Amino acid sequence: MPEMAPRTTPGLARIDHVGIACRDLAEKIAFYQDVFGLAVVSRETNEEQGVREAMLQFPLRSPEAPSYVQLLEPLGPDTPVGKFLAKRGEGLHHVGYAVPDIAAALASFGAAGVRLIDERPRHGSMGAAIAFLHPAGVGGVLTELVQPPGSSSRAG
Ligand code: MC0
Repeated sequence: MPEMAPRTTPGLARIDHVGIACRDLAEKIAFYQDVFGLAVVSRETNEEQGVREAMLQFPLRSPEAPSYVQLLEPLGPDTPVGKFLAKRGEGLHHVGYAVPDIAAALASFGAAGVRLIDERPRHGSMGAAIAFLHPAGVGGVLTELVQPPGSSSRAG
């Protein structure tokens, strides 16, 4: 049995995706498709976040609670992923967790003293509302909150 902490505030629901920084998106997509058997379900360019990205899904997936590998190529060197690649090279960039209400989650985590990068939700992949928590406040892990489309909070 997992240990269950009693909660009165909104928490993380599940892992939505892991974001992986790469220099050549097409090359990494081919690797994840051909070697690992994942399938691309979305490709987008997000100018605000400075990335070109692809979401890949697993063959054994849960339609109610999907999870993805997100491959991220920077649009330039002076972007979050561009700077990350220059400093650390290719690899795990962030973990994205699904939350049922992103505004409530931001309020709750901010009140708990977690350092927020985004005070309000922004536009993310596949119509989701997203917001980042600073890695310095989460043990060195850049953490993304994801509210899938069709729920109440809106990105702005
Ligand atoms: C930087 N740092 C990281 C990190 N990026 N630590 C863990 N994981 C990462 N991904 C650390 C650096 O090593 C450094 O630590 C400190 O943070 C400051 O780094 P910096 O290179 O000086 O960069 P900053 O401060 O200008 O920016 C870092 C920050 C930024 C995390 C605030 O990258 C940011 O705002 N990220 C959120 C947006 C983002 O990543 N967008 C791309 C994915 P030391 O110890 O040396 O001080 S967009 C996305 O994924 C969307 C499309 C979606 O999912 O739908």
